[in-house]
Amino acid sequence: MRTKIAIIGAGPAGLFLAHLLYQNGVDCVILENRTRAYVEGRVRAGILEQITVDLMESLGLAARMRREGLVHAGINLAVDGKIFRIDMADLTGSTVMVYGQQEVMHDLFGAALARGITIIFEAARVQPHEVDSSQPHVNWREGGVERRLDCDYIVGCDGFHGISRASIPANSLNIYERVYPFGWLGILADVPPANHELIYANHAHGFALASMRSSTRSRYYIQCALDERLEDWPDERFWDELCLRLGPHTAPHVARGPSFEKSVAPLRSFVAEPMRHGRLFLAGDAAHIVPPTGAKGMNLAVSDVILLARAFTQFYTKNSTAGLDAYSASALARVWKAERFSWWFTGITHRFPEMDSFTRKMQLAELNYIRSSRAAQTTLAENYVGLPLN
Ligand code: RFL
Ligand code: PHB
Repeated sequence: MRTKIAIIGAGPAGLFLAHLLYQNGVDCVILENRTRAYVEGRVRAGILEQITVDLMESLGLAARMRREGLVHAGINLAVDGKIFRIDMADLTGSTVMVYGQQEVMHDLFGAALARGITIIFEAARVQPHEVDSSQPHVNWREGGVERRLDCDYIVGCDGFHGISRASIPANSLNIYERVYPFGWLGILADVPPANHELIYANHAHGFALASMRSSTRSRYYIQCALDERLEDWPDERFWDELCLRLGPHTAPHVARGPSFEKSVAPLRSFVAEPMRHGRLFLAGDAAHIVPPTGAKGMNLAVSDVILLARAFTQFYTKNSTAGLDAYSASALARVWKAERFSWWFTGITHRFPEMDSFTRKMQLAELNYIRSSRAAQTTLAENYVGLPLN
C-alpha cells in the first residue's frame, strides 16, 4: 500500500488532520489500533475553543454541533463556596462551545466514512520505520498478516501512550514533565446541570468542577487521591462531597441521580520537543499533555494539525518544506502558552498535599484579585477561550 501521509491514531488529532488533508486533496491513511466503538466511547473533553468550532464549520461538519452544542459566554469560580462569574464574551468577544469529544468523534468518523477517508481499525503492532530516510513506511499486523504502508511522511497522532514518540531515540527528544500528586474523579449522570455555565471550585477539601454535556446530562469532577478506589465512592458519597465543595449557593441546585460513568484521571503536564524527527511528526497528546483544568487538550491537538495540514498542503502544491520545517517551533509556541495556563489554573484551584497555610493564603489572594480586577479576569478569559493560532 502507498499513500502520501500515514497517520497513526484516529483520535481528534488524527481525524481532524485526515479531514484537512482530504479537503486539500492530499492522500492519507489512518492506522488505529482500537475499534471505532472504543475510540468513540471514550469519555473525555467537553469544551471546544472557537478555533475548534471554526474548524468543524470549515470542514462542513458543524450541523449537529450547531443544533446540540451549548454556547457558553462565561465561566464561574467558587472560592470556599462564594461564587463569581468571568464574562468571557464581554472580556474577549469570544465564547466556547460545550460539545463532548465523543460527539466530535462521532461526527468525524461518520463524515470520514462518507468521504472515503481510509481508516484501518484494529491495526496491531503499528511501527514506523526508516523515518530518517526519504522512504519511510509503517508496518502493522492485520488478522495475523504483516502489512506495510509506504508514504512520504508519518504523523504520530497516537496519544500519550502511543508508539510514535516512543520510537524516536531518547537522545533526540527533550522531555519536560510535571506529574501532579492528585487526580480527578469524574462522573456522568443524566440529570440537569446545577448551573447553566461551568463552575470551577476551590474548596479547603480540594477542587471540584461542575460541567455538562447537554441540558439533561451533567459531568462533575472532584479532586481525589491518585490511588482512589472507585468502590469507595458510591454515588451518594460523590454527590455529598461535590455539594460541599461547590458550596451552599450551588448545592441546592445539584440534581442527584445514578451515575453511568465513573473514573479517575491522573493530572500531568508534559511536553516532548521537538515535535518532529526526520519524516515523523508528532501532533496532539503524542507530543504534549496538559492537566484538564484549562480544557485545552483536544483544542491543542486541533491547533497542531491545522498547522501541519497547512504545511503539507504547501509542500504538495508549492514544493516548499518551509511550513514543515517551521512546524515544531510554531506549534510549540502555542503549546507552551497553553501549558502555562493549564498549570497556573490548576495551581490556584487545587489543594496540594504539601501546601502550608501561607501558600493557601496566596491561592485565596490570587482568586480574590481575579474577582476584583478586570485586567486579571481578561487574562484568564483570553486564555480560556483560546489564544490565536499564530
Ligand atoms: P487521543 O485522543 O489519545 O487519540 C490517540 C489515538 O491513537 C490510538 N493509538 C494507536 N493507534 C495505533 N497504534 C498505536 N500504537 C496506538 N496507540 C494509541 C488510540 O487508540 C487513540 O484512538 O489523542 P489526540 O488525538 O491527540 O487527542 C487528544 C485529546 O483526546 C485529549 O487532549 C483531550 O481528551 C483532553 N481533555 C480535554 N481537552 C479539551 O480540549 N477540553 C476538555 O474539556 C478536556 N477535558 C480531557 C478532558 C481529558 C481527560 N482525560 C480523561 C485524560 C477531561 C478528561 C477527564
Ligand atoms: C468536561 O466537561 O469534561 C470538562 C470541562 C472543563 C474542563 C475539563 C473537563 O476544564
